[in-house]
Amino acid sequence: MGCGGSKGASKRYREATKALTKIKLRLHIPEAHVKKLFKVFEKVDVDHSGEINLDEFFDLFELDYDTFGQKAFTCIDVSGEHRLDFSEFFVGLWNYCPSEILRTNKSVVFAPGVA
Ligand SMILES: [Ca+2]
Repeated sequence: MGCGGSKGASKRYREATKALTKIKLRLHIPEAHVKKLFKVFEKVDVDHSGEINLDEFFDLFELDYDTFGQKAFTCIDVSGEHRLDFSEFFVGLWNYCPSEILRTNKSVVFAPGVA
């Protein structure tokens, strides 16, 4: 079956965004923005585990393994499981990236090879 295909992507999107339903409504976050970040999330999730591990996170932001990068990851990793699910990834970017960046195509998450 694999992990590709639009049906599979739609199902993964629905499941990954369930926990964001109230947040999206409260903050009036357009669905298009959530979908855009979900596409980024899936590209960053190189091993298709449904979560972003520390290696994938460092690759996304082209960070060196240092204390700053690890602390940045820890700030977003609310569950403390050393993996980011889509909710953590989305909320982390929403909280730490300027809103005008997330609302345009000039997003910082569109690192080389990710967009
Ligand atoms: Ca992963």
